[in-house]
Amino acid sequence: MKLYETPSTPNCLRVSLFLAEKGLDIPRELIDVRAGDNLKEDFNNKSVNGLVPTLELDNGEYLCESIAICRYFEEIHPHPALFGTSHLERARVEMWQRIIELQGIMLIGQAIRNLTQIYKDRENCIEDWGHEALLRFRKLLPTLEAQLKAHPYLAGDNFSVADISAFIMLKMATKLDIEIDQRWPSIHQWQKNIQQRPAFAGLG
Ligand SMILES: N[C@@H](CCC(=O)N[C@@H](CS)C(=O)NCC(=O)O)C(=O)O
Repeated sequence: MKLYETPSTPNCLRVSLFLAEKGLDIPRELIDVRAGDNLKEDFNNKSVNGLVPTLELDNGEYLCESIAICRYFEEIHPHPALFGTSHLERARVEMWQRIIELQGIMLIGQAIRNLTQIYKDRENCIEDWGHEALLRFRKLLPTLEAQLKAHPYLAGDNFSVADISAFIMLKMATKLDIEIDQRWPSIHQWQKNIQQRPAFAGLG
């Protein structure tokens, strides 16, 4: 088994945090996406979406999409459970995971890519879409604040993969100077609590 990754990127960090929470360590191979390693034919023969992270399995199969990779590790190493335990908790984790993915990570990702033009070597950057995506992303913050005011973690009482996703999403937002400060007291406190977890040590 081998994980192809660019460690500094958000979706690779998401898988690394998930593995650290599970207490797992697996071999890794560096793919430098900024240098365009993921655009090469060799990598595209392995990865369906041509992106990192991509996991190579021992049977020669490859999995991409960070949440699919996390799901795979959840299935083969169920403890500690990070996708929920009861029926209802699993559904809640899925709900928050999708909200964070679709209303958060997608939008802040588009805002970063279109405003900073980091990948202008491989895509058309549209500044207006960057501004609009950022505006839409900001609308998620009151929803997060309300949820984390009422519950210690996004899906309720237990830490889950949805918290990991929200953490990397807010880390992405700092690239566009969106800092979670006292204007968002519950998100701020949740972030501080999460950073105390051993898996998150050293991540500001
Ligand atoms: N939905 C995918 C997104 C993967 C993704 O966007 N990966 C970025 C790094 S965080 C990448 O490979 N970027 C290189 C590129 O866009 O060419 C996932 O969750 O794995």
